[in-house]
Amino acid sequence: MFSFSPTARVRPSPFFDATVAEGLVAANVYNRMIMPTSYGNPEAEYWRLINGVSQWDVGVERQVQLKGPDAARLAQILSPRDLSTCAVGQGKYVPLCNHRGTIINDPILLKLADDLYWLSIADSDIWFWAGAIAAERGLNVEVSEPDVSPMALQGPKAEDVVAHVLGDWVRGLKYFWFRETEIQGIPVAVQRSGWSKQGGFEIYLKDGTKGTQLWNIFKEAGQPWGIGPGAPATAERTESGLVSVGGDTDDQTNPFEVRLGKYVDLDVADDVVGIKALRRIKAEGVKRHQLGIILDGDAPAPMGALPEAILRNGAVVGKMTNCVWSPRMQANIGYALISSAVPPGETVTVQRSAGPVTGRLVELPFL
Ligand code: THG
Repeated sequence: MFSFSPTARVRPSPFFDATVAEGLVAANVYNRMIMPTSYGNPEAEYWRLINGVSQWDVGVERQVQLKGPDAARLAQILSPRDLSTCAVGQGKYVPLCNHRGTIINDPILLKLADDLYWLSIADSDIWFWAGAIAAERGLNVEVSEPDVSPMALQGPKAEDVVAHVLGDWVRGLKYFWFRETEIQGIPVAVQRSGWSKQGGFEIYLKDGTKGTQLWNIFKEAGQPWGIGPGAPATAERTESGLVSVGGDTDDQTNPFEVRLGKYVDLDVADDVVGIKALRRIKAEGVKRHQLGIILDGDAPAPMGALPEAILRNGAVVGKMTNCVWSPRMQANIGYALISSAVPPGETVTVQRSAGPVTGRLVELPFL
């Protein structure tokens, strides 16, 4: 039985009661909200994501709403990815950088109208950032946190479940495109997205009083496909090479280091935050890169006190930023943020809490 003392500062998501009813046993805090992480059977939750369909409370993926005549300008000023071709109904994965080119968040941007955008953010307070930049630049735009909370359906059978609830049109949605609609009178936006590479959708609930009702609609609709509760899965996302900004990155990390350079357009206007630093970093060449690391050993190892130092020939060359047992690879795997002088194929030593462990560097993704 999971128990948490809610305060005004660490909020439950609208799906919280439903997740407790599902048997929630562990949670984390993300964007100052409770993020469910486990229902007590990580192996089953993992295989359900790989082979079936998993239902996630990801209400912590909060929306930073930009509304008004200068909403599009502000969105572009915040992001070094060119947004000029983004259509209404389209989403794009956009790194956000500070003035030094350090990545501070990696939201999905949703364009709901020419004057209305959401940044569906990872874990950092972008409302303050966006509001401050809008005010300093004299922009006519309102930055707010709307009552919007995503729920994810992930896995190879997610599409069948979502189509069963909403109709076959969802099968035609392209990646990150979305549509606003209603489910039994509940207002939602439906997007092909989610923090796994197993395919699926996110249902953005637009009425926080309807969380349990929406959860149960999908729980019931998914029974024929064996739906069950889950959460963003460290093992799957690591195998798949997805980046966790704030976990895999530090206060010096630029997008090029962590394989996000393809989402940076160096020829966006000079008023884009961080673009001058990013041009300089690109011209000088990055000093670190992100690789996978496969550790020796054939039993699950503790996560450890991350990050942990990586050594080659006795010298520290980088750090391991995450570590998890991969059920499909039958090995402990993680990410290395490591000197660009150390290529894939090299053998290195990780200074783990329990002692040194040898590992081999590989290109990401693992699978
Ligand atoms: N869904 C929603 N909001 C979110 C996340 C989400 N906010 C926080 C966090 N996740 C944002 N981070 C990511 C990181 C990666 C991806 C999505 C959100 C992702 N990347 C694909 C990849 O890297 O292969 C595709 C990117 C592309 O090529 O466009 O899906 O999950 N609502």
